[in-house]
Amino acid sequence: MNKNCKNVYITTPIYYVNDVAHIGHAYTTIIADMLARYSRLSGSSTYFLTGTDEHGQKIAQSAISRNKSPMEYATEISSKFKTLWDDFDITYDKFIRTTDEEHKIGVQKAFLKMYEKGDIYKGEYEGYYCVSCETFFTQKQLIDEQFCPDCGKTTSIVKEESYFFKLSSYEDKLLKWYEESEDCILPRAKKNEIINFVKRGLRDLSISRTSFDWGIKLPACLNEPKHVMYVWLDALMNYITALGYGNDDKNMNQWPASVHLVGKDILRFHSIYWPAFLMSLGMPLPKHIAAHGWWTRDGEKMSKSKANVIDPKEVANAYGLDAFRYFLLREVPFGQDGDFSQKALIDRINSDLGNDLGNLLNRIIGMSGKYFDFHLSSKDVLKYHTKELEEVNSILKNVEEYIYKMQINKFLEDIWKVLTIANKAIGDYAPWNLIKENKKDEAMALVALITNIMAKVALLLHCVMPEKISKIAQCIGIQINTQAYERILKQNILLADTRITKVEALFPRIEKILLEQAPNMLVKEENKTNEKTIKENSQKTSKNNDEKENDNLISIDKFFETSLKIGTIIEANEVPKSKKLLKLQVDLGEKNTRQILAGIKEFYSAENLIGTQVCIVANLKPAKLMGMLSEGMLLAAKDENGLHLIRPEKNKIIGTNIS
Ligand code: ME8
Repeated sequence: MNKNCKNVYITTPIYYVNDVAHIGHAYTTIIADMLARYSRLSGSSTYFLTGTDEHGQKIAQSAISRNKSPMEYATEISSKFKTLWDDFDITYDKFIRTTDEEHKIGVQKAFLKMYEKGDIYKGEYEGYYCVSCETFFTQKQLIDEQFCPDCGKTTSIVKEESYFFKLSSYEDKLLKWYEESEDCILPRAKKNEIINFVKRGLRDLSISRTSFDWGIKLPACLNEPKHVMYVWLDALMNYITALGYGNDDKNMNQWPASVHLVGKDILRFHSIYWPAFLMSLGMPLPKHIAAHGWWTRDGEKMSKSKANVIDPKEVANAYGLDAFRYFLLREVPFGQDGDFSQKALIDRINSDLGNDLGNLLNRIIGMSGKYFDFHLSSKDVLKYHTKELEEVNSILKNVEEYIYKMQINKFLEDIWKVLTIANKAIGDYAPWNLIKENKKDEAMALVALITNIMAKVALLLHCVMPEKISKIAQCIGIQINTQAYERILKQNILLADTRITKVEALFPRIEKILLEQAPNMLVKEENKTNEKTIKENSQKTSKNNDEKENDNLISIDKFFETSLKIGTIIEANEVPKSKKLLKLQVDLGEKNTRQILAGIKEFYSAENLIGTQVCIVANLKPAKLMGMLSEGMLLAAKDENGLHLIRPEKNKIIGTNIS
């Protein structure tokens, strides 16, 4: 996408209707949806296209194998894609089908225009064809003289009359475009691959077939009833026919595309054939073609035969759509391959979403309720927190740039840096102490600071997690719209007086034990015994645990096996490179102090802990954390309002046993 672009046009590939959608399709569509939502919020007129690719030999064969006509079959699968995107609240402006009448007319007009320009001629094709990839190959390109170099399937020899597109005559023009338009292909590494490919030489492209008839006919004036168009020519044209090309031209002002999002598997078609067709039509070229990487499942390629294909609906039902969206966008840098595992997803939910984001909101609700009857004012924020605000604003100033460069994970990483500043500020300023010390204005300034940070974060994250962020917006009393985006994010205007409204916990913790119980839960197998959602399982698990706990009552002797003692923290330091750990020296009245590493850094600052009395598990086996010895454990309680250490009500003699 381009900065300050008034008209933004975002597309996904149109998906083949030979099979139902899986996580890979959802990935592309969710990235496109995120970009479209962001673009609209930042004030650009945005058009977002998706749809289905329904012609060609592959679809015809799939239909036959199911005893259906190609049209009947295509309609059935196309509507499954559409329903999925509707269920996922994907904000597409148009869902195109290549069997739509307007599309067919538009493609025929484009064909004729290229023909009249002299870019299309009739000849004979002799070579190899991979039906699965719908791609032509020379014998030299094949593996072991018969297998497709892209998918490994057996190719078939084709010898038939065919129309050709003069791709070879666009070689230099394409190379010039790659050179002049720096970011036309993203990421850059992929662009170099394409340049090298084109430099090795391009052959003219066969663009019609006669051995089957499931495709768009050539223009009637050519009088070639046996020919249908090559499916990639038909499919690529969707990007302009969807805007009305060859028909009413209604939305043609959205052209050229700001970004064509594609998987790396189809980058060549988009960055070689498509711009060459457009040059032939005399049309402007897309601004960016952005290719993302490939998702594997637990390290393996997904395939039906391995029964490890991930159904996006199942993941969304189990973990929540927004968490799924966040995971896909955050887990892997755009362009790189990624591995989907439940463990990685649960870690992201519990840590990034539950701890860093959800908990911060809970702390706003908790503190504003407890100290200020849910009413906040930003009047003293600048007096006490210019430093934090400047830090936050300087990080957020650059995040938009990451979107334009398709570095979505970096966009999210920086937003999380801001959340860390907010969480840390709470620990550093400890508003509960400020209240005790009667510094109510300072405490108010702190809670208002956090709320202002949350407002900025919400405006940026809405495109990623629309449903949950709408709840955050409702809680802190802001609107998610372009005006708010301008005021709060661009002009850095602080919130006026705010009323906080309670909302339920946004990302309840997911227990990891589910992984062991349901390692295959997301795998589509004949025995769909695990249709139930993880959440249902989760409820059951905690119930079972409650029951087990009742069965497993322990004796008092067993309890006394744990040695609990009072100690005083005499030294506390941050552990470099650790987000969570503090290194404490605790005096338990023994000869030497105990070194204890505690995961409390997000909630307490080191210097505030010195001199504090705490409860220690004193007979825990020493363990090494980040290469350092930890000789005990602090008792603490963590809930929606944060983590708090358990301390004696009155100071006790060091080393006193707790019973
Ligand atoms: O290629 N990981 O359709 P298609 C990531 N009809 N993305 C994946 C993926 C995976 N494992 N599997 C699929 C076609 N995708 C043509 C496109 S466009 C004019 C015509 C995504 O149904 C990715 O975006 O095979 C890939 O490019 C697309 O699905 C291919 O979908």
